[in-house]
Amino acid sequence: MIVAIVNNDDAHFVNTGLTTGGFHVTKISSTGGFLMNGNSTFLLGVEDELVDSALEIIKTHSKKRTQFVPTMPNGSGNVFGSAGTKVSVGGATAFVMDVEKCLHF
Ligand code: 2BA
Repeated sequence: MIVAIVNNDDAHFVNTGLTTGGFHVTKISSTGGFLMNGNSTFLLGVEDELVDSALEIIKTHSKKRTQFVPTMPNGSGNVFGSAGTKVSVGGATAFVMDVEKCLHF
């Protein structure tokens, strides 16, 4: 099982790349805890021998970007000083885990 968190700007391309590559994908709308921006979380049930191929597609379509953070997005104040700060976001963050069973009913 791959769980991959992807920037919303890249999500369409990751989705298209994975589905045209033959992978079954579930896309969940999610929110980053730090910036509180929307992102997309992909769930992929993948056979072991196809994990690297799926990760390569995700990597290909996920870009690194710099985001300026003027204040804490949750309104708790400016923890970075008056000038704010730049945060590097992405490409993608992926977790690969073993699955005991996969059942379709
Ligand atoms: P956010 O939590 O909104 O984080 C956005 C970016 O802010 C992160 O980019 C990182 O560069 C920075 N950041 C996050 N927490 C920080 C902190 N405590 N102090 C300083 N900077 C911090 P990415 O690492 O590329 O993460 C992008 C998104 O991926 C995250 O959005 C979060 O939704 C998810 N993510 C990343 N690592 C994760 C993890 N270990 N577990 C769960 N979700 C994760």
